[in-house]
Amino acid sequence: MDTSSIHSSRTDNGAPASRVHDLLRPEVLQAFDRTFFEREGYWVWEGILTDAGRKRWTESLQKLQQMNDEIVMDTDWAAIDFAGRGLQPPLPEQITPEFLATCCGGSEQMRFMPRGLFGYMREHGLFGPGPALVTRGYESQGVMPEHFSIGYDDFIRDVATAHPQMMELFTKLFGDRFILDHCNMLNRTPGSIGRRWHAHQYRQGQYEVEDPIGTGHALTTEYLQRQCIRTLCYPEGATIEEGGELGVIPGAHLYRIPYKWNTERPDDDAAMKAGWLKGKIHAFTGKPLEMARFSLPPGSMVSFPHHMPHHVGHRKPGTPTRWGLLIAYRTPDPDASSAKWTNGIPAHWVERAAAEGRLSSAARRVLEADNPLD
Ligand SMILES: O=C(O)CCC(=O)C(=O)O
Ligand SMILES: [Fe+2]
Repeated sequence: MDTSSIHSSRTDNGAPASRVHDLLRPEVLQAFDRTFFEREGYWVWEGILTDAGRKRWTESLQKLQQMNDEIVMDTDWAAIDFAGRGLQPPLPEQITPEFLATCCGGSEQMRFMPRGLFGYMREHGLFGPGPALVTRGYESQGVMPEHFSIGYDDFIRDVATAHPQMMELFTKLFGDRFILDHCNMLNRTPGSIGRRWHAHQYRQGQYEVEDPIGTGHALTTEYLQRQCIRTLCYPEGATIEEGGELGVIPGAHLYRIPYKWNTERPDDDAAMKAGWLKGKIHAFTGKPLEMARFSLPPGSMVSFPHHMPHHVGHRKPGTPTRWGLLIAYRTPDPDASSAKWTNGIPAHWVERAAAEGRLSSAARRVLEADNPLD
C-alpha cells in the first residue's frame, strides 16, 4: 500500500507531486453560465475531466474503496472499547466476517457501525491506545476513507482543496471565498437502491425559512446568498442506462425548501408528481416544474445548490460500480462564531496537518473557519 497520502512530497514549484496539472478541459470550465446556474439551480460539467484526470480520479476512488473495505474486514470491532467512548457497541451478529463482507464494495454500506460512531470519528478520531481501526501499512486517520478521502489520498486532497483548476471551478460557483462543508465518496455498487427525492439545508438549518416539506410561500426569483453547493464527480460517468444517475427539478431550489433533509425519503417520481410537485411552478417562467435526469458520460461533474431536490436512480444489476465523489463547499457564514477550522474537516486531522506544516496555503484558505481566529 502506498504511504504517500501521509507524507505528501512537493515538487519545486510547490505543487504536490500527485497533482495532475491538466485535470480539467478549459473549454468546459469556461462555458459555465452563472445566470443559468442561479435560475435553473444546476450546472452540468459534461466530460470536464481530461483523460489523465479521469484515469487518476477513478484509480483514487478504487484505492480508497479498497482501503475502506480492508479496514472494515481487518478491524477487530469486538475488541474496541465503545462504552468507554460513550457509544453503543455494534451488534455481535453484524460484525461476523460474513456480515462485514456485505458492508464492502461501495458507499453507505457500513450498517454495522453503531449510531454516533461516524460523528465520534469526525470529532475525536477513533485512535488507540487500545484496539482501533486496523490499516494495512499506512497510518490510520481515525476516520473511514469513505468519509475522509482527503486524509487518505494525496490526489483527492489536491483536487478537493487546492488544485488551481478545481479552485477556479469553485470560484465560478461561489465567488472569491468558499469553505469546505464535506467531502464523501459515493460509490454505488450494482443493485444499490440509490436515493429518493430530497434536498439539503445550509449549515445546521438555522437560516431555513421553510420546514422539510414547506408551504411553497417562499418562492422567489432571488438566488440565495448563503449556499452550500454540492459538486458530484463521476469519473466513469453515471448514465440512465446503467442507473445510479442523478435527477434534479430545474427551478425547484427557488422554493427554498430543504426537502426531507432529515426525515425518511420515500418519494419516487410518481409520489413527487402526485404530491410535492403539484402546483409548483418555475419562478421565472411560471411553467409547472418538471424533473430532469442526467445521462453523464465519463469524466463529468454536476453542481447544484442545497435546496435543489435531487434523486439517484437504482444502479442496475450487472453494471460496474458507479464511482463518485461528493465535494460540498459553502459560502462562509458571517454570523458563525469564530473558530480556527471549518467543521467540514476532522479537527484532529487539520490541527495535526497544520502543526506538521503539511497544509498548503491554498488548502488553508478553504479549510479555515467561516470567521477564522487570527
Ligand atoms: O450521487 C449520489 O449517490 C448521491 C447524491 C446526493 O444525494 C448528494 O450528494 O447529496
Ligand atoms: Fe443529497
